Amino acid sequence: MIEERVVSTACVHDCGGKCLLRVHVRDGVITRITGDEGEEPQLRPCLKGRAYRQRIYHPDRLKYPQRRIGERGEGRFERISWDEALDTIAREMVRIKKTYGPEAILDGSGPANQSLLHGTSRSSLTRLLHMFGGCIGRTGRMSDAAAMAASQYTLGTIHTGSDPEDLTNSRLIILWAWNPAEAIHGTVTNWCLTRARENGASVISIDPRYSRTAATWADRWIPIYPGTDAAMMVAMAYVMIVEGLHDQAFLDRYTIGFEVFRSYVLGREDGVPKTPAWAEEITGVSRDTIAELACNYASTKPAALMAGWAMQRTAYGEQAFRASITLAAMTGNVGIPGGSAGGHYELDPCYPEPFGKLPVGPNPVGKAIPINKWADAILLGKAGGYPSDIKMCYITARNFLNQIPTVSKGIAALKKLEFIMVHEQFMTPTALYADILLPVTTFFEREDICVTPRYAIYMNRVIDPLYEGRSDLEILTDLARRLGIEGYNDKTDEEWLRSFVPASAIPDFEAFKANGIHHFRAERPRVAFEEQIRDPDRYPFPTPSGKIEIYSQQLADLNQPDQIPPIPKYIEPWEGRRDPLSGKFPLQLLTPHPRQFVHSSFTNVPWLQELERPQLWINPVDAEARGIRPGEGISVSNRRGALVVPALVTERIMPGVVSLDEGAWLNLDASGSDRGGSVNMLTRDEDTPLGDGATTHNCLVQVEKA
Ligand SMILES: Nc1nc2c(c(=O)[nH]1)N[C@H]1C(S)=C(S)[C@@H](COP(=O)(O)OP(=O)(O)OC[C@H]3O[C@@H](n4cnc5c(=O)[nH]c(N)nc54)[C@H](O)[C@@H]3O)O[C@H]1N2
Ligand SMILES: Nc1nc2c(c(=O)[nH]1)N[C@H]1C(S)=C(S)[C@@H](COP(=O)(O)OP(=O)(O)OC[C@H]3O[C@@H](n4cnc5c(=O)[nH]c(N)nc54)[C@H](O)[C@@H]3O)O[C@H]1N2
Ligand SMILES: [Mo]
Repeated sequence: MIEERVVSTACVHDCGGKCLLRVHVRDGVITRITGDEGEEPQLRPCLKGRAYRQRIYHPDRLKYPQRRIGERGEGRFERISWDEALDTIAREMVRIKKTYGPEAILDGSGPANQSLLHGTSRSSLTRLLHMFGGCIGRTGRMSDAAAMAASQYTLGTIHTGSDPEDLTNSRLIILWAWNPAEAIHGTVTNWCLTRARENGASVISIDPRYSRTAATWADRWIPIYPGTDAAMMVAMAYVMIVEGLHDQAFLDRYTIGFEVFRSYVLGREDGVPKTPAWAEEITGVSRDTIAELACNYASTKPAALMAGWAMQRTAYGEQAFRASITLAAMTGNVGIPGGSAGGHYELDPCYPEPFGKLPVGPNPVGKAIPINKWADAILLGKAGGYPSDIKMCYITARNFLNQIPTVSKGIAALKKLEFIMVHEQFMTPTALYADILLPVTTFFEREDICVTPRYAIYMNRVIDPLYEGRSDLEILTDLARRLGIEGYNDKTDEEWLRSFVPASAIPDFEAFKANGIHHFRAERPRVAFEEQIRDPDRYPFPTPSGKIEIYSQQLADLNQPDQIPPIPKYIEPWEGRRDPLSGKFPLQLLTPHPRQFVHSSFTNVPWLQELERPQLWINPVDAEARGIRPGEGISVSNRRGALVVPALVTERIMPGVVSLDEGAWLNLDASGSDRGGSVNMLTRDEDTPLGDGATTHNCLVQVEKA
């Protein structure tokens, strides 16, 4: 009888969680995947981790190197050898660098794998390109760039989050655009929300959709029009000010600029008092609800306003985040157990000590483009004000075309390039445009370490690489040799991993490897800014003034008050429901993160497909006005593109707003309309004013029977 081995590793896709997997292997083949059965809170995988077997052994896995023989995007490829593939890439890279300079090469590494050694964003590929003479880098992020900028200016750091266990100390939790039951935000967060409920916390969800998080934990759902959260927050501040509910002593001691904000809120600055009635018109939330929530938040302590990143993927997304921090300060909830500072909500990753990492070194080119603007940067180049004329894109772990707004521009950009390199596991919409396409391993087929602020997991290699697959690092090591780059990689994977651990708090590599996991335990949940509140003289906030900057002189100095005011304000967004464009395109489109997938990954896994297929959420009011029946194929369109998906007619979304998860793969029909449900057909590639963030949630569409 063949014995079953159980090998532990971690699921490290870009889903917001990092989960322990126990992989059962028989005769070199994975038979099933189970999860953490240890102490609570367990690092339990969701269905994606448990269904991974179908992803690894999927018949469509890329199996060997290929060269494109048809048109870009057409999907005709031929098998070639590794030697031929790597020789071609080296030849093209040298030619492009010689003809146009290294600034003609765009670093297209993406975040899809998040481990120490084989982690993909700004890692092995970036190292190679930097050593080759440089490349065009990227600024901004689609996830959270505006929240990071807002938190940095207001609190002096992006690490504004407490341990999720601290939620169990809260009496009131406001889930503001936060849906961790679906868009995972930490492996144990949902367990902590359940404990918080059991401890008697009351929970309120503010979201245009009745999310699964709201359905599971909330006492109350408050629907709000997308992109208008700052208006509701400012009106809550109004109520607190006129009712005298704000914590003036806290504001005096720990913040600067409240007076300027108060003057704006009361309408002394612009003649418009930011009353609940004013906000009702903008947000769709009734004035009574706004006033009631303001009183509730100001009088229930401790209270945690959990600001989700979705509301900063909007035209002026920074403002809701600056306002959330201001409300947290007005209610004295910063730096106390059970409270929350608002803001970006990321734990300090340097606790307890950093790990080593594959060094990428400096970029000799020293130029970058905003990631949301990658297509424009290629299409317009220097003549359009971008720093270089891009001729080649080297893509690893990123589904550029599908995942970044305005697919039509993306297609034109990919067609314009001279050379496109892709390392992938599947023939994604982006891979269809590759000139050379290389098969890459999954984390099951290589050795690694995954690190979070709370624990580290040793990721054992579970099975041998399938087919001709190699890791990104292995491929690039071979390429470096052909490019004559010395010292790119002189270590085995295990030697690298060993070299990463001594800088960390893990005492012994061998014991860590044997155990599979190391917890960085704290005696009690860590609370962000606890020291700053306890002893502000000794521990100032890391801002220029040492205080929470409700008014930011740095922002004032940028001198763009209409887009980046020095105090948090509601700024009327483009493509909101009051934009004149709404006459033609009356519905606001949301593009949430898919519960059953990680962006565009796992979308081809049959067990997960069974859960839910791409569908457009639409309220019965909007469906009936258009004669749309449940399940019927409907066309969703705007000036940027069109797609056809089935309708989910549901009261779980407010009238005026529709929603389609991001991630489904592009599948264009002959008329150029998408049949796959790839939502970036419709979204706009505009950046937020600070930090180059995405603005995907200001997107007007029309919906019709297909
Ligand atoms: N299962 C799964 N989990 C994931 C991911 C995944 O792909 N799959 N991706 C991970 C990554 S990389 C990221 S960056 C995070 C993203 O995490 P988030 O940005 O928090 O996730 P979203 O699903 O975009 O939005 C969360 C909720 O906000 C609501 N919402 C949208 N716009 C607005 C608005 O303007 N105002 C208000 N009040 N609510 C709004 C949505 O309806 C949704 O219910 O998720 C991570 N977790
Ligand atoms: N409209 C809209 N669009 C969005 C969002 C939104 O909210 N709305 N969210 C945005 C956000 S926050 C994010 S983070 C992005 C994510 O966008 P992406 O990072 O592009 O998406 P993923 O599907 O996570 O990963 C891309 C590919 O990486 C491959 N891959 C996985 N592991 C490896 C590896 O080790 N090596 C290599 N070479 N390839 C690997 C997978 O097969 C997958 O095809 O999407 C963004 N797009
Ligand atoms: Mo993200």
